[in-house]
Amino acid sequence: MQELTSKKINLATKNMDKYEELRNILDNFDLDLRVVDLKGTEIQAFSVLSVAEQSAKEISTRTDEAFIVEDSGVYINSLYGFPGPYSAFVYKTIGLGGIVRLLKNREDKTAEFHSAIVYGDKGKVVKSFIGICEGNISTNLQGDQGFGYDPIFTPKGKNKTFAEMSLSEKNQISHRSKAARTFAEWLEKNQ
Ligand code: ITT
Repeated sequence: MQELTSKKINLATKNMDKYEELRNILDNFDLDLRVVDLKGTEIQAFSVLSVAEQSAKEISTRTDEAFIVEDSGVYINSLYGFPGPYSAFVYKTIGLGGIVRLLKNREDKTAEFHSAIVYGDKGKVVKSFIGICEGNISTNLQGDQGFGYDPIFTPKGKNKTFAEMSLSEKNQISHRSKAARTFAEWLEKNQ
């Protein structure tokens, strides 16, 4: 009998929370996700997709193995999409408290989380996948699960932040889980 082996995919990231979320989804598709230290340069661009695609181009010159790179960010509507692809920088500088203060006197607190996954294999960039989760920025930090902006992001239709959800609850609706499922379903049909 032929032994079934899961397909190995390298994830270029330094963020282990991201890895855990993606692994939790991709395990269901029999994909064996592993972390590699291969992340390319992060360019300045308005979309997380452009950042991820550029990074994937660089990675594809360094490996022939199958890989994904994921870039994400939070786009706040009343701030014209800020911080978007600068989410990591803003998180490290003004932090979540700074974001909450920026929105204090603004009625519109709607925001979107965007996730872009770019898949590459055999030294080529193959295809990109996007996931979006709409929601609101909360007026204070709530919850201690998850990472990054989770304590201030309440997904649409829910009354708690991502940081008040378990990983599997977040993975039912998050931007990253949507991009990951779209990727895995595409791979199942096309590999
Ligand atoms: P990489 O090594 O993969 O680049 P990173 O943490 O720098 O890891 P991103 O550039 O994709 O990842 O993330 C941009 C910022 O957005 C960073 O501050 C993250 O903490 C935050 N972020 C991304 N996804 C998030 C999520 O699902 N929940 C909360 N914050 C998130």
